[in-house]
Amino acid sequence: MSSSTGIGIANLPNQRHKIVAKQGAHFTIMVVGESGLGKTTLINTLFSTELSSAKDYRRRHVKQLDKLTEVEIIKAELEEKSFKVKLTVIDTPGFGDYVNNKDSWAPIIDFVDDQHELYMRQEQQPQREEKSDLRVHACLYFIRPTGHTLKPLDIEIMKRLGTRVNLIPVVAKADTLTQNDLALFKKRIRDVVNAQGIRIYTPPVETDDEQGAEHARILAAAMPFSIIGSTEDVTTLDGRVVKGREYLWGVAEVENENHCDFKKLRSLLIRTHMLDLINTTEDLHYENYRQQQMETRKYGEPKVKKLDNPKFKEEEEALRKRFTEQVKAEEARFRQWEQHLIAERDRLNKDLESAHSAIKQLEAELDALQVGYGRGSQRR
Ligand SMILES: Nc1nc2c(ncn2[C@@H]2O[C@H](COP(=O)(O)OP(=O)(O)OP(=O)(O)O)[C@@H](O)[C@H]2O)c(=O)[nH]1
Ligand SMILES: [Mg+2]
Repeated sequence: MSSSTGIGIANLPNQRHKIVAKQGAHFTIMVVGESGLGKTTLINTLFSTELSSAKDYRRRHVKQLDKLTEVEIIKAELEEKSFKVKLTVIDTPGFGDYVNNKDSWAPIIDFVDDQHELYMRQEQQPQREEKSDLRVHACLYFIRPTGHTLKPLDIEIMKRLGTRVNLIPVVAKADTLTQNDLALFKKRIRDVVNAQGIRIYTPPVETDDEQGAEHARILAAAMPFSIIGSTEDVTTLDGRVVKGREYLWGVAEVENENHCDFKKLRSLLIRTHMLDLINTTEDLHYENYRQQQMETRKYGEPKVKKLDNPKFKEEEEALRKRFTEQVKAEEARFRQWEQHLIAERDRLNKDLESAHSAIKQLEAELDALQVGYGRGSQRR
């Protein structure tokens, strides 16, 4: 990292910056997207370029997303002047195609919510130890470079992510599209994002800083950032050694602004907008989560789990109602049948009684006849 292109966050005057400057910033980036779009490669590219000087660099598999997959958490410490950033990058396993794998991405949404939840719980604790904090400050969403437009799957996930985190869409593997197709693709994506009301992170345009405002405008215009990822050193036709991907026609260069927006993205993340990403996460996304949770549950109550979500609850309620109705109908039917049986028993008993008295009557008549017959035979 050269001193002229340092983290830059150290130069920002801001209240939170002062706090952050004393304690060091915690900054968490997460990559999300379908399988094989180059998420892991992009992280490695970041670490092999700008972040190559990172101290205390660790990778580990930690948090389980579901039974089959887990996220990889990469931690690194960056330092500029005396300014420290504890960087965490969360690499998620790619989800499959929507058709075969409906909702396979749901654990990712849950993961984001869970980090807000964990932080909120810690805030509610009286003791003030250092909080563990994996709230996501920037979520890179990888879009497959089809050249067409966003898929329904993308729209669905991006909508959900956009209301929870600073969502930064990126076009994966930009080297597989021509410059014209890429420009058209990016425009179509912007149109769909607007039409669908997907919330994406937009660098704020500060009015009191003309240079910064211009930079923010350039960044906003470049969204969604096109990405080329590679950790390979290759030699260009004009003899430069760069990170890139080699083709017969030449080299697709990671850090060439005519080839892709990797530099813009990197600059936004770890130089110019890190603090804004932290601020908006705290003030907007975390605050939203906290508010929502406060409204839907009492203080200290555990989190409403997925099975308790309103949609599921509605269905469960309807099912329970239907079941209760069925049981009631069965009970009524049984009671009717029981009454019918009792009536039948009474009727039979009465029949039995009258049969009995008829028998008794006949027996008495028989006795009387026998008595008469005996007398007669005695006479004989
Ligand atoms: N053409 C091209 N290929 C790339 C690029 N980035 C990564 N790849 C290749 O794409 C393949 C998948 O890359 P990964 O980084 O493993 O993809 P991933 O998104 O992490 O995949 P999952 O972990 O399965 O979700 C590898 O063969 C990479 O070399 C790129 O910018 N351009
Ligand atoms: Mg990967």
